[in-house]
Amino acid sequence: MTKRALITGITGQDGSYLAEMLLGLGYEVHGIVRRVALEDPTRRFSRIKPILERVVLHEGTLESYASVFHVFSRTEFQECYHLAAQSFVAESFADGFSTMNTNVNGTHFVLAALKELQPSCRFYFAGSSEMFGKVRETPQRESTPFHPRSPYGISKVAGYYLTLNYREAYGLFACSGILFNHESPRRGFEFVTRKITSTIAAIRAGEASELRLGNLDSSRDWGHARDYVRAMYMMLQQEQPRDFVIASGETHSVREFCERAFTEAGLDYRDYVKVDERFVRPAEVAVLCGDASLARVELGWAPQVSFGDLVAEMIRNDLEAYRAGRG
Ligand code: NDP
Ligand code: GDR
Repeated sequence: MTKRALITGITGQDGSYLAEMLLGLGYEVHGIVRRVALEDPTRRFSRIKPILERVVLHEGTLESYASVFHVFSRTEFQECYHLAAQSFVAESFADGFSTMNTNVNGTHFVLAALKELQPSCRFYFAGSSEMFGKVRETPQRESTPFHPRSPYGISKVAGYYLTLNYREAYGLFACSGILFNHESPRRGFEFVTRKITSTIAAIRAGEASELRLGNLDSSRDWGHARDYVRAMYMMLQQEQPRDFVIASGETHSVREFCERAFTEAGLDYRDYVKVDERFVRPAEVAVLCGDASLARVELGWAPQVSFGDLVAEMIRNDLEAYRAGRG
C-alpha cells in the first residue's frame, strides 16, 4: 500500500527536502500551506517548485484548530511531520506572542486533531537544540535538562512536552527530534549562515561592501538539512516512539564560518565583517554541541556532509545565483 504523509511547513527548508525524500521512497506527499503562499506561488513555493506537480497541497494555517481539523477530516495519513513554525529566534524576541501562538497552539492543534481523528497516524515534532539554551552539560544529549533562552526556545520546550504528553496519555506514536542547526542552499536569508554566504556573493558581484553581524563568538553545531530530514523519517520507522538528538558533534563559531566562507570565495572576512549591535540578541545561546550517539546506535543515522562541504556548497550556490542573475 502506498503510504501517505502530511508535512506541515512543506514550503520551508526542511519541508522541501523531506518532501523530495519521501516522494523518492514512493510516498504520496501532502502539505499544508498558508493562503498567503497560495497567492504568491513564485516566491513562496520556490523551494518546492520542482515537485509542485507531485505533491498535494491543502490550504490551512496553524493559527486555527478548525483549519487543522479540516485537513485531517478529509484525508487519512500514516505519517505526519509537523515542521511548520515561526523558526527565527531573533524574531521571537521581537514578537514573542505570535511565536508562542504559532508554535505552541499550532502543535497542540495538530496533536489534538490527530487524537480525535487519526490516532494511528505517526507524528514527528520538530524540536530544537535551542531547548538546551544555557547548557547544563556539553555535549548535549537526550537527558540534558532544558534551559531555553528565547520565546522560540520556550515554545519548542512546550511543543516537546505536548508531544510527550500525547504519547503517554493517549498512546499516540508521537516523537520529537531534537535537531541542532542544519543549513543548506535553501536556508532562509535571515539565518546567519545564509546571510553570510549570500552577502559574500553580493560583495563579489559589487552589490554590497560589508557584512553586518551580531555575536561572532557564538558557536553552533552545524549540519546539512538533507542529512537531518533523513533522521526525521527514520524516527517514524522505529518500533516504539522515542526522542532523539540529531547533531554533527562538531561546533564552530560564527567567526569561523565567516572565515571559511570568505576564504572559499577568495576574500578575507576581516576586510568586510562589521559587528552591529542590532543583531545581538537580548539573551544568547553561547555554544551548542550535540551528542547523537543514541541515533547512531538505535536508528543507524550518521551525517554524510561535513562542515567544510556544507560551507562550500552554500557559497557555490550563492555565487552561481548571482552569476545567473538570480541573486
Ligand atoms: P523554515 O523557516 O524554513 O520553514 C518554516 C515553515 O513553517 C514554512 O513552510 C512556513 O510557511 C511554515 N509556517 C510558519 N508559520 C506558519 C503558520 N502559521 N501556519 C502554517 N505554516 C506556517 O524552517 P526550517 O525548515 O528550517 O525548520 C523546520 C522546523 O524545524 C521548524 O519548526 C524549526 O523551528 C525546526 N528546527 C529547525 C532547525 C534548523 O536548523 N533548520 C533546527 C531545529 C529545529 P511559509 O512558507 O508560508 O512561511
Ligand atoms: P539559531 O540560528 O538562532 O541558532 O536558530 P541563526 O542562524 O539565526 O543564529 C545562529 C547564531 O549566529 C548568531 N549571529 C547571527 N544570527 C543571525 N541570524 N544574524 C546575524 O547577523 C548574526 N550575527 C551573529 C546568533 O546570535 C546565533 O548565536 C536556528 C533556527 O533554525 C531555529 O529554528 C533552530 O531551532 C535552531 O537553529 C537550532
